[in-house]
Amino acid sequence: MVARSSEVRPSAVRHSASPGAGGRRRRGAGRIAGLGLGGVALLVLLTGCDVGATFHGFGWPQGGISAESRRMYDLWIASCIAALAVGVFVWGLIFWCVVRYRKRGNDLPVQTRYNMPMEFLYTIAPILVVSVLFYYTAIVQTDVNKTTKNPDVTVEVVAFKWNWQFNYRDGQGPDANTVASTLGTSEVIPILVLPTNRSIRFEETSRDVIHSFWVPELLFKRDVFPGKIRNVFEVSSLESEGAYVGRCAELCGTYHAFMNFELRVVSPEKYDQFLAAKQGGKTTQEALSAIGEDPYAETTKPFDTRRTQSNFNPDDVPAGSGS
Ligand SMILES: [Cu+2]
Repeated sequence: MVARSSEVRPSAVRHSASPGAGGRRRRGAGRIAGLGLGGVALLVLLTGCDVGATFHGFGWPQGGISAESRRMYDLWIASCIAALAVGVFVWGLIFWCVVRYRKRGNDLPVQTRYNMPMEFLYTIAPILVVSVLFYYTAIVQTDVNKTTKNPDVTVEVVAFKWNWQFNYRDGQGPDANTVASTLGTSEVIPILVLPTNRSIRFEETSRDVIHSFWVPELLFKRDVFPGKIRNVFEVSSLESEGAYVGRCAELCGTYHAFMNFELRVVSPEKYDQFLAAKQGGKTTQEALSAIGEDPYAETTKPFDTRRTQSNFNPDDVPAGSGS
């Protein structure tokens, strides 16, 4: 009669195959594990330092422009490689078990052999994996969240329904003074001009509801709160000049989707000239033209809110107004 319980069978039955079967199985398991780990090592070696680019960042946005964004990206890539290594090892064990212990007769295989080392492994291994991930996450998180006493540039980000104001400040905190300002309107996208190779502090405040300041290339999204709370973060340097779209990432009302802005990263020299021009009374567009930059946003454009039409359906074009 076939045994249906999971009790341990007598050792005489357990070793009925042949005297050296246990040793061969152990060697087989070792070979499979070695193959799995070797495969992962080979994968990493073949793709070299470009493992992130090869696998399209494992879903993480590529093209970060700050040191902080690179650190977060590297953490993500390393975590994915660790997850893949564990995955390949486990998949290897599963397939090995499926093949090695496929049904050969009516006898159930021994159910509790090696249970102690197995239980030890699947208790200790996850604790080790989580500990390592936690350690590196804590390091990177602390690093990207740290603020300094004297950043090179401090900009106050003011959000309101449904646009942005960027105030260049002469110090930190709510008591500092604004030396120049850029205000977005329904017709003109606000442009936040910032320099490369300088540390920048963002101090966020809202005039009404909670918004969220998000430039995808900074890989940083921070809520902007009303009241006395100033959400503050810093980037140690911006590394690539260019124009980058910025958005509100918190559903803040009817025209939330229209709250776009542009981050324009320029050289430190151009930034100084821009700020001097603003302080000299020029508009943001005039100051941008003065430093040889496009005066209007390149990455986004103002949306037509159709606020004057008093219609509740944007697709419902009033008669006689054209297309
Ligand atoms: Cu908003």
